[in-house]
Amino acid sequence: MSAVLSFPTAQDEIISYNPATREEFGRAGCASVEEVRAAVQKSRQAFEKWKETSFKERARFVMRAREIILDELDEIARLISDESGKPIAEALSMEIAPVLDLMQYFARNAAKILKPERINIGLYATMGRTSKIIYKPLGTVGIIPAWNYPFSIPLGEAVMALMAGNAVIVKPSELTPFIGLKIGEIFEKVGLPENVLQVVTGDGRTGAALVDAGIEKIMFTGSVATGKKIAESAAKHLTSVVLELGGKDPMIVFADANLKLAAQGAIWGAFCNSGQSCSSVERLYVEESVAEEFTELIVEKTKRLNQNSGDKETTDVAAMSSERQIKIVEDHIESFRNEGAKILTGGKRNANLKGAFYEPTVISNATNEMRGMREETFGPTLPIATFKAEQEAIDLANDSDFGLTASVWTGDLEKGRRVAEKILAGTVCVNEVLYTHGIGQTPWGGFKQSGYGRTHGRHGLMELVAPQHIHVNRALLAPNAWWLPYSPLAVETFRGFARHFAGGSLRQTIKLAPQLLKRIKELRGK
Ligand code: TXE
Repeated sequence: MSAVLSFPTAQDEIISYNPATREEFGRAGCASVEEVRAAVQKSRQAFEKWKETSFKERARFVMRAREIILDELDEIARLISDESGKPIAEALSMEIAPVLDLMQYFARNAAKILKPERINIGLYATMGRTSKIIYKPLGTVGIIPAWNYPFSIPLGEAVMALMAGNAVIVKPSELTPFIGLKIGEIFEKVGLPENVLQVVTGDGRTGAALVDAGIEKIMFTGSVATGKKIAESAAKHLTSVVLELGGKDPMIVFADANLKLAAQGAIWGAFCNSGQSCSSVERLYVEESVAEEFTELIVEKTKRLNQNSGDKETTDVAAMSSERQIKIVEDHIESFRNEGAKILTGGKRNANLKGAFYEPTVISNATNEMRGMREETFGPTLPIATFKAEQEAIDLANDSDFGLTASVWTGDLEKGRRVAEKILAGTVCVNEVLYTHGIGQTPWGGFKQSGYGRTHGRHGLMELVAPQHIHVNRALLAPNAWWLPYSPLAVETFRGFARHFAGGSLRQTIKLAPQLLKRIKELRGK
């Protein structure tokens, strides 16, 4: 019996809070192991029919779901803001708009990306063989997202999985179950066949039960620790996993960058969603000669940010998602102080607001040895360090357990590209920051402890299908020279294969023809 099965199976309940007011937002069920198993059973049945639908039919459901989202735009934005704490502006710009774009892109392009592919099989083709790849759906895809992008991440992944012909089970974060349930409601409204997409609310135990149910794929977004547990548990069933884990993303600012733009970029990259993005700027390295001027710009702009509850349209920085998250930030700031860094602005909770609000915080004199420069903070903090030379900046950026994204800011685009290619991260932007998760066409995922596998783009879609190789021999007259039984003539022919055929040259291979014919004649006689 595996460890996860020993979790309590009794029906339980999770309580969701509005982090800006600390008031209860609502209660949702916490699905038991049995309930998860029942959902998987229903999912398997639904998959049998869904996998037979055409891309056109699947696209119709997705495009109708887009329409529902557009009809309920403000209501959904408000739900996202209230349950996760983020500003309404970001619910629209960072969750709803990008996922609507992803939906139209995959609805219109999945068929093209997954169309059967003819493979060039070299000299085997001269023997009358053909090969093609078809892409088959996997079965049930389990999506286990975090609370930081509770709408766009699970919805985007669900749309891709559905377009590929899979059935989907979403287990939303226990901090944001109602946003997850909204995704289920949208697909119910468009009449998606029953159980093709299910939303099962619950906490880590429910997630663990889903992983232990032996489904075909897990798409996980969350912490490194949980990601490792999931990989371990999934391995027991050989369930393949995509892990989108944390980041400690560096931003390098060279002296020749447009400093005003870079400062604005840094502030958005570090403080949007209260710094709770896996691709947030968590370490800033600025060239020493402009460090003072640049840091002043950052501090001045940070002080002007408006912190308030997310429901107000003028709010720049809102509440953090939970008390637990704010405590991690406090702990990192405390260690920055103790290790000799300087807090230039912020560095404390916002005493004027009652919820989980931490002031946007700028830190100077940071070094890579400090704990706050090594562990993921996931909060509104911007620690700044300096460098003198290009190679030093690259080394500092790469000196991390993580490798999700990075950005390089410079007026010299050639230098930007050169430095970008030397940084070990899944995405590196030049004069841009954080936002490429919003481009559904481009792959998303990390190196090192940031996880493996990709979501989004062609590479992300390929995670949700299994390539099947169909090989056909059209030459039906002769046996293959490599079949049984063997003989001295066979061995001599195979030497010829090794010397000539395996070199890939038709001219060389023709030399083999007389011997090959003899060998085939030999086999025909058997
Ligand atoms: O994530 P968890 P948490 C980082 C960030 C944050 C830390 C912890 O540093 O402070 O992770 O966040 C489900 N089997 N990121 O605790 O625990 C859980 O119910 C299966 C980075 O919220 O990893 C939720 O749905 N599922 C990150 C999801 O996993 C399990 C985003 C994430 O929870 C499970 C969020 C189990 N054993 C946090 N245990 C990013 N990359 O963006 C929990 N879950």
